[in-house]
Amino acid sequence: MKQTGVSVKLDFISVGEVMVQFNAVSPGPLRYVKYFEVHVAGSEANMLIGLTKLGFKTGIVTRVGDDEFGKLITNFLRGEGVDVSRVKLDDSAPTGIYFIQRHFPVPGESTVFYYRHGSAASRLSPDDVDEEYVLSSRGVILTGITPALSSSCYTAVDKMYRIAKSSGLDIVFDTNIRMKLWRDASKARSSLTPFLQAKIVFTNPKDLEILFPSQPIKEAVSNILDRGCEIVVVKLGDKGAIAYDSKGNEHRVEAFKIPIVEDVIGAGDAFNAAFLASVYRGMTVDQALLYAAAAGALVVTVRGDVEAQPSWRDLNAFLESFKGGVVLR
Ligand code: KDG
Repeated sequence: MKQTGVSVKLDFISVGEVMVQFNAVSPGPLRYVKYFEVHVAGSEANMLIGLTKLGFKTGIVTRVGDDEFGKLITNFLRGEGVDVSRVKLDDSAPTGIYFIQRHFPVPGESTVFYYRHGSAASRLSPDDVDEEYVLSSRGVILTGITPALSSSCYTAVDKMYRIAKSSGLDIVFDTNIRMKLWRDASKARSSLTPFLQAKIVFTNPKDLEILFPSQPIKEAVSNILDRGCEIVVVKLGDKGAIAYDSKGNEHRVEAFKIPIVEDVIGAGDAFNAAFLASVYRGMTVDQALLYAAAAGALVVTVRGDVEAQPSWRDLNAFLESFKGGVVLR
């Protein structure tokens, strides 16, 4: 890590939209659902909360509406220990919300419906990303979601990326391509490819197909590693994950078979948080993958993206119950 002259206060920061999530209490098509449960979520915030639960100091750059939901989000993030000093209340646009439909039309899967167009967070701009704040962190976590929200969001992410890159801070990037937001695959590809020069990249086969059309997974991964990336983690959902490192090694983990699947949304973010926490605590990639798979498995057992994100003690209890306990050093 490069010396910046600003004392490091935070481990990881991110920039992105945090929304109020209305999660259907009963499974099935939303038009028949009578009750929704209120949660706070958003990929970037989910990862930061996951890291906070594992002992890291985190902060978020975002905008929420100056409305009840904006206050709910700010209070929630603060309560989870995420620094909210860069959360702006915007009185000219509402807080984004979304709904989750569960177990229909595919049992075990969830579908998201966004109501976020024109939201306060979609007005994030480079002015919201202050250099001093970025330099007070050890690394930035970026995703392919925020650049899809608006051109000013894209430039805000790009600014954080450039500051981090030029200052030698660690950059973590999750491709997280949401076609409901991009609509156009070639736009997603051209916009997100520059961020692949991160230190750690999380992705999945669908996103790789968009970024590197018709290339086999291994070829696409080599393409990312050739850009200077140290680890590419390809998440395979209920098939586990494979991490490829720049030394040419492949590390695999199976997904845990979970008897209760309430809602799979947020599992990938919990996976990322536990993986990063483990790597930054000096564990091997194999250990990190095991903890990551455990964190992802825990999150699907409840509605809401972050409520079942684990502490280290929870992770060890989970792994012991699967007879695969890893002892923390
Ligand atoms: O990773 C989970 C997120 O996708 C979900 O919470 C909503 O952030 C979200 C998004 O933009 O899809």
